[in-house]
Amino acid sequence: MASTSSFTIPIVDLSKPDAKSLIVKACEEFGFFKVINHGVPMESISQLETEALKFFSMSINEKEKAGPPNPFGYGSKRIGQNGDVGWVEYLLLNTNEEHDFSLCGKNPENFRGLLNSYTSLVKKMACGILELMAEGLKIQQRNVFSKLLMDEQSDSIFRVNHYPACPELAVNGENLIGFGEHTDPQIISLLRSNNTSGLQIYLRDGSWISVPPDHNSFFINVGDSLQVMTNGRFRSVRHRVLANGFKSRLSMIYFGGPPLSEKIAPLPSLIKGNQSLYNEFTWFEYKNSTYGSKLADNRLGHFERI
Ligand code: GA4
Repeated sequence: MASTSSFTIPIVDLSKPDAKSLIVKACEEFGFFKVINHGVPMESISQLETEALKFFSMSINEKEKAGPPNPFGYGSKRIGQNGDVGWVEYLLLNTNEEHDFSLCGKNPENFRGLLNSYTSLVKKMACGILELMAEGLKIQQRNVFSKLLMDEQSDSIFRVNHYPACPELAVNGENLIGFGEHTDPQIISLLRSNNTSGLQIYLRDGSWISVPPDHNSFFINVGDSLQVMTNGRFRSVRHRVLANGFKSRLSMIYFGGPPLSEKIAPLPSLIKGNQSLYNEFTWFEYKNSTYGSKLADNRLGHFERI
């Protein structure tokens, strides 16, 4: 596939007044942008990263005590329930309920404490960004998106992905899929990784673009549910991760999701004279259909109005 050399990842400085218009533009064009001045202290990020690396450095037997991921826990190579595989091991964790951390590493209380403070900071950032989106879209109710994450029943998830270096790649110069192409089903995803490359996003012209890593910044993805709520004005971004031949990659992703009973439908103010592009569904229904799909599937297809 051709690569678009002129493309640069949109960067949004959250401390600047033009943030909301830049966010709207980036979400309309790509469903993806990078944020700086995000307000999450580096200390909180690196402490959690260190704890996650300690977990992944344990023996496979130890790690598997925290698995399989059904839906939460440790997983290796297999992604989801429908035959997807990748060069990755991961932890999938619930951000709301207390996950049983008794099997997660040598110091589970420390891990849980760091995770809780990190996710509350990242959730705060996510809500701030969602409010800027609502303002940028001129929606009267500023918290129309953020209230879904603020809800006590919000179905948000936290994921830590570890992509070990794959030395054969360095020799052969080939590509190996770390995490196959997909869109995120939730509302918004906030990703932070170490300084190892691998993340790529798919542009509408059919090209895959490598996202230069930046361990000081966050990368934001529009999820399928936000695409629906904005009646297709914002695009959920297709993305994937390639394994690296030299360095391991560690990414930590917060997936902000609505409560299970929440009805997801285009907002009336964004339909205006246009047609609603999607049939209404609950997050429970969408999640169920998601878990029956393969990574690369177009999950929103079932809910499009013809
Ligand atoms: C992609 C986004 C999140 O990582 C995730 C993934 C989930 C999983 O790993 O179990 C899914 C994938 C994700 C979408 C399609 C289904 C479900 C794997 C898969 C094949 C936790 C999520 O919510 O959806």
